[in-house]
Amino acid sequence: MKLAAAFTGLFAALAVWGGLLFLRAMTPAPAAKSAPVIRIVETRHGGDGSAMMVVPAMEFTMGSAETHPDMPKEPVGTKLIHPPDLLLARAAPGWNPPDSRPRTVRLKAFAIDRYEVTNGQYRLFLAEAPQHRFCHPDEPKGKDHTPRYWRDFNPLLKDAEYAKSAPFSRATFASDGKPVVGVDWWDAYAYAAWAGKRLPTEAEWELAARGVDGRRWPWGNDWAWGKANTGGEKLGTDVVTQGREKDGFIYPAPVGSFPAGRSPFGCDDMAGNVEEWCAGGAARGGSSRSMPSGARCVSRSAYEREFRTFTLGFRCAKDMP
Ligand SMILES: [Ca+2]
Repeated sequence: MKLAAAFTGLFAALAVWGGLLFLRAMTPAPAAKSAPVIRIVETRHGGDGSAMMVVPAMEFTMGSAETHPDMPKEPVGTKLIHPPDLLLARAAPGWNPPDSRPRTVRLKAFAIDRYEVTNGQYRLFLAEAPQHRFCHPDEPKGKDHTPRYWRDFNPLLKDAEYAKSAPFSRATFASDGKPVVGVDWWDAYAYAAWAGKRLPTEAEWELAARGVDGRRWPWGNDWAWGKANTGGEKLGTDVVTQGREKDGFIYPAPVGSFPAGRSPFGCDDMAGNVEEWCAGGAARGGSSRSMPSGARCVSRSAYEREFRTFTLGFRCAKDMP
């Protein structure tokens, strides 16, 4: 009898336990905030004939609270460590600008160029647009929209250490398929207006670059050489690759050279290649000379609007109905 009672008790306990499990299974899970489905939609708008990617109206978290997640555990000194770790560590002090704190932003629908504006496109602008018809009203008087590296080279730049590793010449920067560089914010503004577009806001740029899941780079959270044209690969202790670039380009690459690094909305080269002017005057995404950490989707630099350099270009955006 005692054995039977024990079994009865055990069965009763199992039944209660099973019932609890069942109830638990039936209890609805807390409603998950459903992420918007991202569809890659290409369209064409504007006078420069460029492919544009459509980004529907949506909310996303802009910025990042992340603090150098890839800092190596070992102190960085003369010790030989894995190059990407070294690069990220060296870049750590500038990891997050103060105004990159995470915040929720809601945007209207817009389209953004799939590629950075090329020299070929910019040539059309210079040839077709009566100078200064599309310029910002505050543009300095007498400005010339010709990109800096189409016509002259600063002797100091020519003799710089990095210019010795590859020709710092017109051919390097002015071919049709490469992104236009050496343009200031006023140039970018005027080009966009001529094309029937505008410069993207930083929020638009960042949403197009990273989508809604807060990723570090356009393709995801893990760094990979070969998914972007960045720099810094030849730093001192990198004995294996000394003297060459892992991504194959010291300066800007032809746009679209890194399809594996495409963004969730289908935009190319949003990490590296050339840094891109945005509407407010800051530039986003790093360049061919940025560390991997400096080519993250939240990376930004603030420049004076007259600033021009061989790592700085732009892409355009446009409102969508
Ligand atoms: Ca870029």
